[in-house]
Amino acid sequence: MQEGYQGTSYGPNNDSGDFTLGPKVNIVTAPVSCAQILSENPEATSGVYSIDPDGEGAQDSFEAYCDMDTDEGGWTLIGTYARTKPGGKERISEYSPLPAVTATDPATGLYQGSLSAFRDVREQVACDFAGCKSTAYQSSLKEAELDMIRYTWCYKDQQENQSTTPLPDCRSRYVANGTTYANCLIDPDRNNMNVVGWQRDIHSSHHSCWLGHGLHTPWAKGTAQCSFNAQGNGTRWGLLWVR
Ligand SMILES: [Ca+2]
Repeated sequence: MQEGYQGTSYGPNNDSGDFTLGPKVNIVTAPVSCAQILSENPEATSGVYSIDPDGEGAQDSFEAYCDMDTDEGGWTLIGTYARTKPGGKERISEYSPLPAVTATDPATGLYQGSLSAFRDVREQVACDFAGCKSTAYQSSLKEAELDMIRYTWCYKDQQENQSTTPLPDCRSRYVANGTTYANCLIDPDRNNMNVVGWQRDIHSSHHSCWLGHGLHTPWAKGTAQCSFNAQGNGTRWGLLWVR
């Protein structure tokens, strides 16, 4: 006997047809996030995993780097900015949609699909081989707030969206009682080099002061020259994590 079910269906106008339902198939779907992987397997180690943040939504699964060790783990690397590129992209669409799968000296890429599976964010700026100059955290964010943080990696998208969603505050430490910075700025002067995260500089002549803000050498390429007509420093990169 054939496995499954067979029968006849009847429609509203007395039309009918035979049908056969096949045996149940278990469709294996990718986890939505590194946090889901870690929750289902607390022994999971940091590395590259296939995830599908919008589940059955249209975005395909992709290979993502998961940090399962730092700050309780479960962090998905969704944004990477190379030290070899000038800073200051205008649009999220200008990025490769695939972030790098390493947190060390990565190429540039930014995941562009839904962030609805995530709530926490960690942004690391001016990273080099010894660590990152600044790390910013925030927890329990709405999807629109996470979108807004991602838009800070693309200053024209940010300018167009900041009227509806202000930039979230951030902490400079992972612990919940760390110092909180309004809009994630150390100084209200957005051109101040000591911003802790949510990188932005929408000043029309200074938008290259962005993400890397490391030491600049005039002959090197990179992310960080804080002046018009960007050419960066070649020594530091940026990372954007969500969980
Ligand atoms: Ca999908």
